[in-house]
Amino acid sequence: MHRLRTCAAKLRPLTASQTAKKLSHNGPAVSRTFQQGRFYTAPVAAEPFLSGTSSNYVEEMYFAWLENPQSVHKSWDVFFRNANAGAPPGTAYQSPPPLGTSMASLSSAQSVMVAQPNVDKLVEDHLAVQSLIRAYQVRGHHVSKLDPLGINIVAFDESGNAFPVGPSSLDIAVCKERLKRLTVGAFYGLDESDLDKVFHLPTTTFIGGNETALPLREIIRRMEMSYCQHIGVEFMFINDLEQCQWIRQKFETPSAMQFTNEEKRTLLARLVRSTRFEEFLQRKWSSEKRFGLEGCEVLIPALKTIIDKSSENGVDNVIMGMPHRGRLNVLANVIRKELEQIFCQFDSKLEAADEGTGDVKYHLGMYHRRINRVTNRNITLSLVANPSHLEAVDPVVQGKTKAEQFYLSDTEGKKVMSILLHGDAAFAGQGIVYETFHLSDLPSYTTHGTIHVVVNNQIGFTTDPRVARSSPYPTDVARVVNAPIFHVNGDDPEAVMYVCNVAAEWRSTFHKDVVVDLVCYRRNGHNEMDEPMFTQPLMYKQIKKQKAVLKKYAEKLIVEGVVTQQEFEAEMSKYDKICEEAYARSKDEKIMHIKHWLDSPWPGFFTLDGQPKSMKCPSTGLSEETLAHIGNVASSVPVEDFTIHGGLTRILKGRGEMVKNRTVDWALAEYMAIGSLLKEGIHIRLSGQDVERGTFSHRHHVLHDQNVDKKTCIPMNHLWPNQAPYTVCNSSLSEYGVLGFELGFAMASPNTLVLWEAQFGDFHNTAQCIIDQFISPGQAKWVRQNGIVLLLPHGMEGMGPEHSSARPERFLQMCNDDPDVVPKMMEDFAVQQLYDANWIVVNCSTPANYFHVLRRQILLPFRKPLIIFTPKSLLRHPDAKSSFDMMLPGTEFLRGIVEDGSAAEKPKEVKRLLFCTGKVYYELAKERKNKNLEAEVAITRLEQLSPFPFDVVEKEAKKYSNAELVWCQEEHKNQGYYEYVKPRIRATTRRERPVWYVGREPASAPATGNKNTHLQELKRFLETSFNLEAFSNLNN
Ligand SMILES: Cc1ncc(C[n+]2csc(CCOP(=O)(O)OP(=O)(O)O)c2C)c(N)n1
Ligand SMILES: [Mg+2]
Repeated sequence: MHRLRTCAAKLRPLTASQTAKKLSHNGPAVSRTFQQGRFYTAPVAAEPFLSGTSSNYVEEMYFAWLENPQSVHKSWDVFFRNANAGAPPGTAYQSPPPLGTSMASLSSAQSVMVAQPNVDKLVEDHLAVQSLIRAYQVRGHHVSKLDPLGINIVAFDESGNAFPVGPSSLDIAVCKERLKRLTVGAFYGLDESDLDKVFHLPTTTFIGGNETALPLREIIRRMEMSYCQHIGVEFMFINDLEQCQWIRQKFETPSAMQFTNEEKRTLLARLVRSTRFEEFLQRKWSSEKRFGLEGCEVLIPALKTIIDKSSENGVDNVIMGMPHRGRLNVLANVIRKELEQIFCQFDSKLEAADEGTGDVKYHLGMYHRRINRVTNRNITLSLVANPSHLEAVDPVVQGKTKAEQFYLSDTEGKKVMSILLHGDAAFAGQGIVYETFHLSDLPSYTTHGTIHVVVNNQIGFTTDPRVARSSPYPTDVARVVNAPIFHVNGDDPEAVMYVCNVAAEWRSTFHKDVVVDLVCYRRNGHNEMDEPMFTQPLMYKQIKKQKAVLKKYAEKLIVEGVVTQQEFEAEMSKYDKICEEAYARSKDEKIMHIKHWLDSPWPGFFTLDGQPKSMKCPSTGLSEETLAHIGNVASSVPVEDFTIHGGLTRILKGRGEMVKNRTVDWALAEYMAIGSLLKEGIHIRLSGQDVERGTFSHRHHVLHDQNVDKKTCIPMNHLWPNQAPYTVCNSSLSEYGVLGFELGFAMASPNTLVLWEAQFGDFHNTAQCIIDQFISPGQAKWVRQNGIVLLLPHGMEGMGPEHSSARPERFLQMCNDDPDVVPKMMEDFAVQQLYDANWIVVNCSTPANYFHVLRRQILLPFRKPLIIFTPKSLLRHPDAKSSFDMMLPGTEFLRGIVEDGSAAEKPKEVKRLLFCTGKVYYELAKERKNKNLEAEVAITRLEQLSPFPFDVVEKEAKKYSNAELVWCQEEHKNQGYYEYVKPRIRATTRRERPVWYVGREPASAPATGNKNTHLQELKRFLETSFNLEAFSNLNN
């Protein structure tokens, strides 16, 4: 009973009727009030029957008694009353009357308050029944009939059929067998003679409907109906009582699953579309890959049900992500892409109209706004384009959803929601699924509940689940976020509909993730060309015998009299005709416009024909006042009564000094860029691990009160009266998931600057798929621009193989500019080059340039991903400071920072022109000074590596026409920038001048783990940089 006291506050169970009432109001949980001082206090040991598992039962009783003393058996009433009156331990209990064998005797027993000897049996039997009910709730899904192929069903009766549920056929032996399957091992001491006894139902079940007690036989029958038919509900791991009660109510309430004839006809019509669409494609293009939906045709009505229900609950924007399987069908029958647009994709003569290289038809995205015919409300549906890489689109969809919610101030996800579709093998196998789930409840990343639908065809390509995963279901990953999982037999369309309705209601009630696992099969091979019998002969023998779901369901409705055979056939012909007509029209399509497949249009950003409105980039400079104002806020705490850390006080003071001196360091330059864009109405979102403070403790965008928990201040949000909001958020420790998410966020609008910062640049490689599949080629594949910024700390600073290199060579290798062709230098050369690039790669050496490149990102009339290799030691380097003068109106991002020292005065006398990028400049400049070679060696920094500043390099090379050209980098020779810059520098000089290399030797690791070696290497290449004889006897 001690447990009772401590649990009381936490558990607060509701009576079934209370919960029902409460849930039907759909409102927030109302906590029950208990009278103080009525908790029972006798020690457990004194009341032996209260030990072990019985305490659960007693708790139930106790709470029920607290609510209403009449609601429990009189014996419990006496017991609790005595106990509460302070009866000494062991004396509160008085034997109640024996339990009758029927309802009638139960109620008469309640009216007699006489001590009876049989209470032990009564308590035990009730406990047994309660455990039995619980066993069904916890494990009923293990024995539910989920597999349409019947491969996984273990039959329990001799005929080989699954367990029958009619009361007449219930027999205790079968029941015991079955319970073994429920892994409880025994039947809790109940036997045949107990089947007709009436038992009080605990408050944790709704099988009674309006009844509070039922005979055991009926209890078992109803539990079987609720949990062991075509729906398997996995939810008892959810540690929230209200949510568990909600689910129990949905699946246990007698006759909960009812459909009107109208609903059944709609369901049939949707199945007709889904099935006939695939058949049509098969007829017309029998040898084309389409990753058909055959075997899971129910997916289409399932999605439509989710969308209808969500629309009914107020959602008007649904963002979807899905793999190959059934994608064309979803486009045609859920999103309602014009059929001719889909059919013409099968025509190999179709010419591509847009720039870019395009993608295959089952990867393209889509955006469509239309009226939902069921709810008569407008709804926007978009399907996000994706690569082959399964599940990679998941976080992207989430990011886009979050952004759409943000722009609509939909802080609870009531208007915008996401649906993610998964294959069974991919859902279980791909780690990104887990990363995405873990974003689901984080304040800056939640989309307030995603509905996941798994097309669980029990196979992945040629691989069985038996060797593809270690968990019983492909969906176990969802358990980590307490998402309920509804497994459902895909050959029972009504069960599927029911589950989808519940899933949509769950999402709109609790705003949490939920999974619908459509257990189905794959009628063909992995694609239509593939032979499945090679590897799954038995499964496919069964599949060949399997009647299609449409046929089965139509027969059922015909028998029920819901439709006639003629009506069914008419429905099919009607859809076939729609397909045929669209097919005829598709022949007129001669040109493929990828633009028609855009998933995220940006209204107003481009001209009507999709071009940038100009080819100019305005100056990115700012007025002195603006700079000073931002600087002052950045060096202050703009709220009252806020105690910051002493160390931070010093940092802010330092910033104040800089502002007075009209200079900025890296952090302050970033402040200036972000703060000024906020003024211009641009929302900024900076996300990544520990970005709020900054990995290197330089940023401090979120101040923490030293005395009050969770009291924070973001000065950036206190800059201007009508500024745009600034979101800065520490992310979960994920790169793949979070970068995908931010990419999705940036996709939604061109008027937000989204920055993702890696903790150290090399960690980006766990997000490589997002970079390789989305960021680098996204525009080429899907004509969709994206202005995301990647901040990748980079630099050889003796920190070892990791934490050193952001692998610039990899980003540069993926740039689309031609190394051998010097582009025509027209007036708008720099902007045009950016426009033609797939992304921009920079390595700034000054705070001012960092400031400009961030601002340029938004002021450009188009969007490109921006990769910035950011510094570590330069954050505090005394020379890495910029004057306000470099940031005033008229100033701009410098793609190259050319030599402006004494070498520039007499360029013809210069012996060596050193090109470099990033932090090594400061080491080179220092060494040159030490060696007194400032007149002999010119140093020019390439701040923008790609697109390559051919014009800057050409000018410099011409200027220092007698100098040898050297590329210097601190990275190893096979890494860094050398391979990228060398052919380009050569091209600018018509390959007439060699380009010598100075830097570290080739290596497999990015940096040494030995500090001493690091310093030796540095010394060596600095020596070579200024050894003017180094290359005199070599041929390039
Ligand atoms: C990340 C990734 N790895 C491998 C593949 C190759 N591949 C394509 S489909 C497929 C099987 C997918 O099985 P499942 O997720 O169950 O979907 P289904 O095809 O059965 O609908 C595989 C392995 C891929 N597309 N993406
Ligand atoms: Mg599969």
